[in-house]
Amino acid sequence: MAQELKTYLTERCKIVDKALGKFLPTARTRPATIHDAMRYSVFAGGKRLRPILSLAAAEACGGDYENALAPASAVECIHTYSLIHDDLPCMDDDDLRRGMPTSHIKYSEGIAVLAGDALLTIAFEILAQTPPTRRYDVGAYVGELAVASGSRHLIGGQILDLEGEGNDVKLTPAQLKYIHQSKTAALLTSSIRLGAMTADATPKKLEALTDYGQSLGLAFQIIDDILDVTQTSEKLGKSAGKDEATDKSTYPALFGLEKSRKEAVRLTAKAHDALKPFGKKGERLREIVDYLLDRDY
Ligand code: GRG
Repeated sequence: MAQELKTYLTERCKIVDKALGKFLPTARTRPATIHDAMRYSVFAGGKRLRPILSLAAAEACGGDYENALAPASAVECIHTYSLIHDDLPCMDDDDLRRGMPTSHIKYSEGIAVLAGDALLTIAFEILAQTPPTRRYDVGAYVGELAVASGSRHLIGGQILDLEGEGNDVKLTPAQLKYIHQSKTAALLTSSIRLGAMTADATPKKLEALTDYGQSLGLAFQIIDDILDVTQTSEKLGKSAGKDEATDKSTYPALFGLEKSRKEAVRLTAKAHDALKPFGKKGERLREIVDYLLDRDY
């Protein structure tokens, strides 16, 4: 990764962490256990990809990134909630996330369920603090995030994922793509759209960014599946090799590593195409999708 992009991502990470630190109740707020658990998972060391995309999308649309800090933080809370719940014994049953013991290991299953619930709820409290624009009011922001994280997208994708597990279930490529679009691409796309909305993006620009987000999101999940096969748990900060061990339908399982990589490259090019109307202003978004293709964790 170019040094300049590395510096940009590190700085943006710090800005997002600071905003999250302010939006979330302190760890001592009563009852302390829940606030401590919420902060534990949020600050366990994620890449902050979704919030960084929100800020970059706001700027690509000519806005000020500061106006996008509330939706960016809200999206990270939703993402962290989904990880906490996904790691529970009744779901993926994992004990490592972001290089740290998962919430139910550190605290208890009950606290992990509630920490996830509380992050989901506070996401909307934070989102409601986003400054409205001429085109978008708080209702538009809330509707956007609620749909992306609800039963037709994030949760819907998780349902299909759960139903697709097991030795006797083989998903078709179309089913797998649908799961990835719902479980991963929808929230990433929504992060981008929300950032753009804070810059009062025109419907045309929002549409172009939706195309960008969907291609980026699918490519991101394909790379995630590839990394699960090719990297160590230490590098990923979560249990590697799990997909193969649980006979899960993934891009590498269905198409092999080489074809999966080619598909991620094709989708990255498609994401670039979607950014054409943004000219120079879309440069960061171009760099981010390229970085995601070449990431190793
Ligand atoms: C439990 C409602 C519910 C949903 C779970 C998000 C999800 C659905 C499951 C988590 C596991 C998984 C493979 C999700 C797909 C999205 C994904 C690759 C998440 C990891 O995102 P990163 O790499 O994580 O951005 P960090 O830790 O860097 O934020």
